[in-house]
Amino acid sequence: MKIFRSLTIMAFILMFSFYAEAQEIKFDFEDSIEGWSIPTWADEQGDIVSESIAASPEVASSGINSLAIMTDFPGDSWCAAVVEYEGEMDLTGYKTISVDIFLPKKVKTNLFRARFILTAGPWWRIEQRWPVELKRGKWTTLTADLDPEDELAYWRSKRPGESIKANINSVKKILVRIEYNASVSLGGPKYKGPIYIDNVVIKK
Ligand SMILES: [Ca+2]
Repeated sequence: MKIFRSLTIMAFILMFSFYAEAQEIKFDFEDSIEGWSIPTWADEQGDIVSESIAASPEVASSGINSLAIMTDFPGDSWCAAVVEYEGEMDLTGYKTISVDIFLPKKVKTNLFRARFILTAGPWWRIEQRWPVELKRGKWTTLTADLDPEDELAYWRSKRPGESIKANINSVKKILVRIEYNASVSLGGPKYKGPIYIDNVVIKK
């Protein structure tokens, strides 16, 4: 029986590795937060307003659960909610990363944007240059190209050696930043409540 159990476990591990290698890496938040967190440095930054995260059945773009990020946006200055996955990842051969983001309808502004920020190589912080606008009351898919033709036009890096392509075999963090692009002159209503992400997919 013991041998049978070990063989079954080994078969599952092999199937999982094969699947991950052949298809895609996916975070679906069905049973847990799957290793995602609010980075510890967020506590020290006044403009970061993500407070906690939890798997949630309220909405889902894949399966029946998503990841709820509890936020508290003042509306009179630029602030962001951040959530990240940390872990050494070799993403060689992967072409895109995407995430579905749900902005509740009671967010009464169209100033919300989102972008990916990756940490790779020795510790390069690489921001996606152009964010996507989040629609209220529906899912918006944010996609980032891991293999763009002109990577310095696509990712905010000083030189190619500090951007994605040269460091794709050593990605250390995947961060999703949800921004309320308000300022003193261009403000909006406060928003205190959840924003959801689901279906993070890294594809070949
Ligand atoms: Ca899900």
